[in-house]
Amino acid sequence: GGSANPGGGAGGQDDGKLVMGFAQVGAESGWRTANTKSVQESATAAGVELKFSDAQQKQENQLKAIRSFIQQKVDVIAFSPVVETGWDAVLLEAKRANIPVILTDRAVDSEDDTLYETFLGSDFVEEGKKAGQWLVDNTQGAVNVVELQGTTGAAPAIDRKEGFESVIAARPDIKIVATQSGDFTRAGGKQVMEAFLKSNPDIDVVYAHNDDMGLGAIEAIKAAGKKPGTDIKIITVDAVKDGMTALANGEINFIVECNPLLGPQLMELAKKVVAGEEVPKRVVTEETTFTQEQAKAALPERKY
Ligand code: GZL
Repeated sequence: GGSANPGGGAGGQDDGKLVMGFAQVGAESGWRTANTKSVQESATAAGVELKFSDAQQKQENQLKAIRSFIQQKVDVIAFSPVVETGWDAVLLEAKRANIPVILTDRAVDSEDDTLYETFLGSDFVEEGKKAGQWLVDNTQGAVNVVELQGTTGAAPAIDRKEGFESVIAARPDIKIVATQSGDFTRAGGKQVMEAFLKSNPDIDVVYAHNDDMGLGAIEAIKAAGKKPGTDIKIITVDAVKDGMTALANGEINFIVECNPLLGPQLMELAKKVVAGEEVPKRVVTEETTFTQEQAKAALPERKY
């Protein structure tokens, strides 16, 4: 806290409404659209005026949006950095403009953690470890894994890889025989999986950093005449509805949940930050994992 903007910035409406500038990554996946919905609905519920931008997964668009929020003198800026690097300059500009910044979902690699008030989001290394642990517990002997990485340079891609590798290291016969970014999209996952299937004769498992790339891989696996979930096992991260449906019908084998519903906590944190109250530097979101049986039971009440 500390660098907050007591009494709201000049940008605050005279009706005392807190004005938040939110620079979203894009609309690349089911997770992202659920996250956007949560932020927008929570802003309405909290009486926060939301200025929202969609960067189409381009860092330069996020940088432009943040600079525009600074120009508009919003009370608080929140964003999910599409990649970890390249934010120090714009964060310094926000600090100099006395506008507090909240990181949501993804992290930045800035050394100077006074550049943001708090980071609200999942522990992606933990998510990768959960995925690796399922593989260690549910396979024996030699296992050939192909990995569909998220967006190059993005915190979830870097950390989910790190966590997964740290756990499968216990089983030297589990090998990642191919790894490439599918950019968190279905199209990307399908395209990369088609290439993997051509260049790797015996793939046992796909580890996809999100459901959407896993769903794209399923299309490629079927087109190659193989049975997803049986001939080639699939582990993904997110647990959005389409992923959970594929898990329930046996095309995916295990999903590590990544909770996109950050809106309510974000609005609470924003109000505290603008009021100059102390907030924790790190708020880790609650989330779990799902087997095929658990997906069947959970699907009816899933919110996203
Ligand atoms: C993770 C989030 C990732 C999701 C993907 O918190 O940043 O980005 O796992 C999304 O589905 O595209």
